[in-house]
Amino acid sequence: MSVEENLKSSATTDEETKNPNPNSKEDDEELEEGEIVGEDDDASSSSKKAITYQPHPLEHSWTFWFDNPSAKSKQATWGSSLRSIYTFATVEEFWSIYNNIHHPSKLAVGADFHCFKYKIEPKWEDPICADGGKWTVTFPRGKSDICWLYTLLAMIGEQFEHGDEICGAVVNVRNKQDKIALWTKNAANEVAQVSIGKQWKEFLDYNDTIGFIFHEDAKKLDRAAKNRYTI
Ligand code: MGP
Repeated sequence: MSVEENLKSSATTDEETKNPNPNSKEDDEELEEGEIVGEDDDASSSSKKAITYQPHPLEHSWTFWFDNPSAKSKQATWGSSLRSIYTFATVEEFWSIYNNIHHPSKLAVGADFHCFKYKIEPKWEDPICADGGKWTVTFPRGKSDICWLYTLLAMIGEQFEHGDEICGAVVNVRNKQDKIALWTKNAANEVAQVSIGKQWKEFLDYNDTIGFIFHEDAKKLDRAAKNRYTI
C-alpha cells in the first residue's frame, strides 16, 4: 500500500470512527460508520439530524512555515522573514490546509516552504536541529509536487522506522531546480540516517544517489560542505 493510501485509509478504517458522539446518542448504542445521528424509522425525527464527526489525531503536531522570496531578499539576517503559518494535529486538518495552499510548482522562485514537528524551528540554530543534518533530493523546476506530498504523508503518517529522528522537511524553489530536504536530529547516528534515507527513496521511488550533509559542516563551510553519507 502506498504512503498516500495508508494515510487516507486510516481515515476510514479506524475503529474510532465507529464511536458514537457522546453528545447525541445513548452510550450503549453503536453507530454505523456514516450513520446520521438521530436517524430512525420515524420520519418526524428528521429535524433532529446531526452528522457524527471524529477527527483522526496524528502522532505529532506539525507546523507549516513559509519564507517569502521578496521579503527574504531584503532581510539583514537569514531567517528573519521566516514565518510559521499553520499548525495541524489531525489527518483532517492536514488535508484542509494542504488542499488550500499552493504546491511547490505554484510558488515563486526563491520560496522556502517547510513542515516541521511542532516547536522545532526549521533552522540550524534550533537546539533540536543543531546536531542534525539533511538528506536532499532534487527535481527539475516545477516537478516536485508529488514527492513533496509523499514526503509529508510519510512524515506525518509515521512511516519511518526511525521517525523520532525526523525534525521536518523543506522544499526550496529555485531557478534551476526544486529541492526537497529531510532534516534529522542526530547526524552522527549513521545507522538511523541511512535507514531514513533508504526508506525515503523508496517512498518517493527516487533512483538517483542522494547525499546527507551535517548542519555543522554547512554552518562552517556553507556551499563547500560535503556529503558525509550517500545512498
Ligand atoms: P538554502 O536556502 O538552504 O539553499 O541556503 P539555496 O538558497 O538553494 O542555496 P545553495 O547554497 O544551496 O545554493 C542558502 C544560504 O542560507 C546558506 O548558504 C546559508 O548561508 C543560509 N542558511 C540556510 N539555512 C537553512 C540556514 C539556517 O538554518 N541558519 C542560518 N543561519 N543560515 C542558513
